[in-house]
Amino acid sequence: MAPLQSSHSRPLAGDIETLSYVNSMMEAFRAFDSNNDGLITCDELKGIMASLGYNPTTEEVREMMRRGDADKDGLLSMEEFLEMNAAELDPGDLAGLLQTAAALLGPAAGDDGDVTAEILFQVLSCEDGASLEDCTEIIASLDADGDGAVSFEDFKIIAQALR
Ligand SMILES: [Ca+2]
Ligand SMILES: [Ca+2]
Repeated sequence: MAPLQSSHSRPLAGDIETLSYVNSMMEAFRAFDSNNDGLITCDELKGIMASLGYNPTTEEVREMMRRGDADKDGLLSMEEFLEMNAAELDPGDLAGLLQTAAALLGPAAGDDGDVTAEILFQVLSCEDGASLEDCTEIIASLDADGDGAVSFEDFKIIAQALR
């Protein structure tokens, strides 16, 4: 049998690491979003930065908030937070792959559905460059609670942040 992965022998390891980092930022965001409305205050942002190993002053946190707060509501949404932090990340080939997947996944996963490695592979199988193994790694790196799936909602947010 001919190998199926001839066009895609390069492992996505470095890109997967980027995904794991994005995932840890989402976890930090949720841990500090004390009222669970998907928005964080200046104080909460300071706590997140401290938990990620930074120690910004209150003034620096205010400045981050000003830069990140795209809709100027004085709070940082998950999207704004990731946008701000993902700017310096290099997701490599994964970015395009995730965006393709996000566009195709809607009908397959349903808007409040879960994305598993199998579903991801299904929608990407007609595209170049993703093996089931890649899909398994992608989902694993984003799977915070270890149930083998990522919510479509989160998947969209991540794909959007890594543009
Ligand atoms: Ca909140
Ligand atoms: Ca905002």
